Amino acid sequence: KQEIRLEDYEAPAFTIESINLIFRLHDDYAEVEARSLFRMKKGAGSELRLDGGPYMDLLALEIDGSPVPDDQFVKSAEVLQLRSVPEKFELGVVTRLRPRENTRLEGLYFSGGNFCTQCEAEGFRHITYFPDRPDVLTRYHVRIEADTKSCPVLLSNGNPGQKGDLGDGRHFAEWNDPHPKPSYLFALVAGNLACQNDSYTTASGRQVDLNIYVSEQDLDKCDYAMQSLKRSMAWDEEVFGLEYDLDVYNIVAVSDFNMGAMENKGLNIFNTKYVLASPETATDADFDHVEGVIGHEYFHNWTGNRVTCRDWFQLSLKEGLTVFRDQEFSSDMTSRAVKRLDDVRVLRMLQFPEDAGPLAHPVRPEKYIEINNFYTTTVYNKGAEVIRMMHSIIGPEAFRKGMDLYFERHDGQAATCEDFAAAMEDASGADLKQFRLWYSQAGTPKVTARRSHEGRDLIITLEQSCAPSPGQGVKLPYHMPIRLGLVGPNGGEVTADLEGDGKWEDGSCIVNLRETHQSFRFKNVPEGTVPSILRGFSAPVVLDHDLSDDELAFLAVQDSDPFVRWESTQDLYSRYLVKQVSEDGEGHPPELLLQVFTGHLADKATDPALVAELLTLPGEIALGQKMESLAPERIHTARETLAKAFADASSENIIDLYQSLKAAQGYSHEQGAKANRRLRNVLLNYIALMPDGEETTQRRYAEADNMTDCMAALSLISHSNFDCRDKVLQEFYDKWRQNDLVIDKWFAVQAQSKRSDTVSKVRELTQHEAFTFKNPNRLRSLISTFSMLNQVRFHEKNGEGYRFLAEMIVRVDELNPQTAARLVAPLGRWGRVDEPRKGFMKDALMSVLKVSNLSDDVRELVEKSLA
Ligand code: DPP
Ligand code: ZN
Repeated sequence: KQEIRLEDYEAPAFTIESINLIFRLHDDYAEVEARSLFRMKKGAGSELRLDGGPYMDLLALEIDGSPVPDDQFVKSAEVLQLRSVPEKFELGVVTRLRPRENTRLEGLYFSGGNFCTQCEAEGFRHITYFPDRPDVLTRYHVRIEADTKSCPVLLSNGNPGQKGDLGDGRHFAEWNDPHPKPSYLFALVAGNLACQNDSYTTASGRQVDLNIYVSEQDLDKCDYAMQSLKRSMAWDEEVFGLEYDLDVYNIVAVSDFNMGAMENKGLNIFNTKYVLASPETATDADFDHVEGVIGHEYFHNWTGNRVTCRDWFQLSLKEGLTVFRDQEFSSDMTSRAVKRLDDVRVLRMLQFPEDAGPLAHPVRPEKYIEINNFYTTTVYNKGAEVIRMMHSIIGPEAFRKGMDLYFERHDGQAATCEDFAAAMEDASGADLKQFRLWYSQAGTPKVTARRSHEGRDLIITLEQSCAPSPGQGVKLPYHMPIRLGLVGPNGGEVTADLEGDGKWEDGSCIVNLRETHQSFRFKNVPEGTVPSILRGFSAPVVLDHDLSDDELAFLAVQDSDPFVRWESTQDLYSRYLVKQVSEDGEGHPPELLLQVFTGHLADKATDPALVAELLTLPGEIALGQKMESLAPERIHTARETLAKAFADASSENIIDLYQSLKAAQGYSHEQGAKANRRLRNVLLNYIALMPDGEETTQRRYAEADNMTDCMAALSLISHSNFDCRDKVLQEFYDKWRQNDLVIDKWFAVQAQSKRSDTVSKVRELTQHEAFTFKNPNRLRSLISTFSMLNQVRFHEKNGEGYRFLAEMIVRVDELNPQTAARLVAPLGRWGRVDEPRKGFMKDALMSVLKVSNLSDDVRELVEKSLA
């Protein structure tokens, strides 16, 4: 497959006024008739190129009702070329598809007894021949014909039209979408589904019918998704003045799905994982994800659908912006402070490694072979950080004005990241020229902060740099907003006049770092003031500072900014742990660490969910990132040893707090109860290390009345050598074997086990009766969890973890290339490890390349990973 480049972009030669689609669905095949009205643009040639995939048969091709003669078109595996077409014509295409054989899960496929589609990014070309690109927008009229009994529910985009009986046990339904859209937003569902119905009235009085379709046995798990949808609709009206624009909003949950969910106009298709939730089967984190993803897909209706992308290089235009919007929504619905920590943790754990490795690419990539490989954490999560920085630089009011202007200019269009930045610039008067480098340069910048004093003035000097990344040797300095605070000796906020580029806002100063090296002078600062730098993680950078351990301990307790409190605590723990790893020390943790830990334990003024985070040691992956060369075993041991030291030193306080958090009256999903569970389960980690640990953990497991507590205990049991381990895991499986999403957790908890037999156990689990290579959730729960989250076991010194992953990539690729490609990244991190690991990782990648018939998806990533 050929590389596609941003610089080669050309506008389409034709516009399409409308498309009429008829789907004739049968048990073992589907026939699709498409009639589109094409109009040539001025000056365009008369040749027409249509995209089409290799998995469909072309049954008929017509122009204005007459068959196109064989010598007038050429068909290859991926393109259908018509030599000469009139200026205006109706193109008729009839194709035949085999949805049941479609294990790639793109285009039209069959999952759990239902037909469904996935068209983003390039699935529509597997349904019919069409200009399958996001800048070709048209109006869709859809008619679905299917068996009445097996497919009582027939859905597509837009508003419902006619429906009726066709005789012979078949029926039909029609759908009209009044909003022009690109083909990637097309969707169809046909099957036997139960429905939860509700309604919402928009601010301007439009009555919207809300439906969530799931399989019958899941109907009792849709409440939270429905509530989340209504909250999303209200939030977007309130915060951005954006209303819904159709009479129905349908959501369908399917169990075989490559992504989390899909924002098809008026007909979202979701992975069941992000719809179904009940306290018995879903953890608090699962509930939060349901709310976040429901919000995300809903918010796409404006940022993605009403304004879409000109080409796939602009993917972050809709994804970065929509992630930012869903993060803000979740912050408003839950705890802003804790949500920010969760988001930063995800960014560091997934995006920073991507940005530092062979697959690094800018938020707006410049070339690709397979676009599916660019649905990355860089495009999504770093993309959201880029939007967040613009928000910080120009301020919330100007940002809102910029959003309004963006919609005013581009509603109904296919736009670019540049269009968005220009709207923000024009609305605020700010100069974002240098800021745009965040779109084009890859890599995580490093910022070094150093202090000096002149008289009573505090001078903070910031220096920035960014390491080379593939194809980008030299980086220009970024424009980044650094949010700083000054914490006085008594813990109060100090406000001081600033000499330098920045402004004070709500007790913090946002300075604009634009140079490689830039100083900011704060006038007349009281002695003993400690700077609090990068509040709220105001820029996605790695910060190096010159704060002493005592100053970190001070900020950990005193800072008003929850992010810096947490970060200072983590820095303090990390400093000690990294030293332990590199010196292989047996040393007792210093008194200061214990003091900070017990201080957090005693903190009654702070949200318990945040206290839980303050009491959590940095993860093994985060610690690994602080080291030149990864030493997975030693990191694991050092971290366990410190946890044990904390548990021993504070056992009474830990147990007291644990007891006091016992829910007074059973389960509740209210914020306070969730926060208490979070804290209690963090404490349980320490309790498990105490002499009665096994008993307490087992009791916690047995008494749990919700999945959050159950999984917290099960996860500890899975790591442990407790006698009860195998029995508990078996009981859990027997209890939940009918529930796929819960069984996914069962696989994941074993994949994450730190026990030394984990690689062989994980391998064994691929033979388990409940394991299947066909279901992406199941694959991810076992294989991705193991390779991406279990650092110490994946990097087993004998290379077994790497070889296992390579075998899995090859197996999955035969069925589902898109999902197989998502498994590749961990093998590309060989630059971070020493021999013999380095050699084993490269060997594993090479073994994948040797396979014949490897997909373009996997090949692209493996080749890049070896480079
Ligand atoms: N469905 C994916 C998402 O919402 C891709 N658009 O992010
Ligand atoms: Zn999205």
